[in-house]
Amino acid sequence: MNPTSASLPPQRENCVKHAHQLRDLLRSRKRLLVLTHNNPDPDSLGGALGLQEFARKAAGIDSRFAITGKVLRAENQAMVRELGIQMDRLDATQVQDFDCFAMVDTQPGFGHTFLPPGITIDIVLDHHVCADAKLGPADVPFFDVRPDAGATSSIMAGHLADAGVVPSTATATALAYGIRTDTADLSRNVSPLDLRAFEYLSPHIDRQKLAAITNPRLPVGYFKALMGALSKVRIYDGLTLCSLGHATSAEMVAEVADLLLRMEGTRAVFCGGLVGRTYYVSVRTEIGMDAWTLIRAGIDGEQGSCGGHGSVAGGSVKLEEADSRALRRLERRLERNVLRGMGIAGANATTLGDQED
Ligand SMILES: [Mn+2]
Repeated sequence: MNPTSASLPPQRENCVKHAHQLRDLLRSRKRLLVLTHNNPDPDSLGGALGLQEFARKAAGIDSRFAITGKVLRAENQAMVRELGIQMDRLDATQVQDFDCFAMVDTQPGFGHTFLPPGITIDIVLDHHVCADAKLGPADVPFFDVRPDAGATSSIMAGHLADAGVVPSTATATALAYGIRTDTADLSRNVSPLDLRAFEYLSPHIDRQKLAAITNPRLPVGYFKALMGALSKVRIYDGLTLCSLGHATSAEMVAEVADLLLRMEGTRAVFCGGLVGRTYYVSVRTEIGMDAWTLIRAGIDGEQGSCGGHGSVAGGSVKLEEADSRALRRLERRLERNVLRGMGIAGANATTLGDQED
């Protein structure tokens, strides 16, 4: 007899059942490959590490984690270094060595997600909504997408807790950092699940490592990029726009968006930057405004894709020609769309140079 189920309230019993479904699926396989979106962020790294630990401790199966792109932000690189996160390049991975495939913090079909051809996804753990979603619960044996969750790491920590798995220090710290970044320190998009997950992880977190991850040294290039970005800020009534022009990375666009949302009077931020032929967009809104609606309005009519949850959204637009003229034209189209989306068309922008303190 299962000693835990008899005394549990029904809702909790369902959670345990759900975690056991994941466990049983993994137990029926030999080797798991965990995948995520391009240029993985802390929530996807945390979720991946959590799923690997779940596979090992709850189901006794071996796994690997493979990525496309790079770990870009200084904080994320510190996370990988401090916690010893192991990952392979997806293009150097023999997918035929695996009989189970999982996606964390993204879904098949999303624009920033590259899947090797010919594989079938068995597990999806995510919290995004996106019109590009190709698969649903009917297509995937374990499909756990919860848009109300602030972080995929919270969903994963919940499964660890419900399966009775005590997380290692590295995994607990990674999951906790994933939750912190996706919820702005439990202040944004936060649900009861996120709070419960954080509490569960809390005693297992390495606080010294977490501090080292949160405040890493930053390269001089970061400050140069920031200086360039701030000179391009355009402020409308409640809306702050910033196109970095040619950007160093998609992460820099997101980072500037986070920073600008802190400006007094700003209710929404629409930030973008061109990397190669891809124009990356990050949208941040104050609580109560939907970032996904705004980003969709912004890139309306463009060849692009976007996803988001609550007050955070991101997307990209492909440019045929990535020259300065095409970039300027795109910036103007996006600006016009966003202003229309916010209902402030026709107003004039001010810059940081115009602002009085
Ligand atoms: Mn996430």
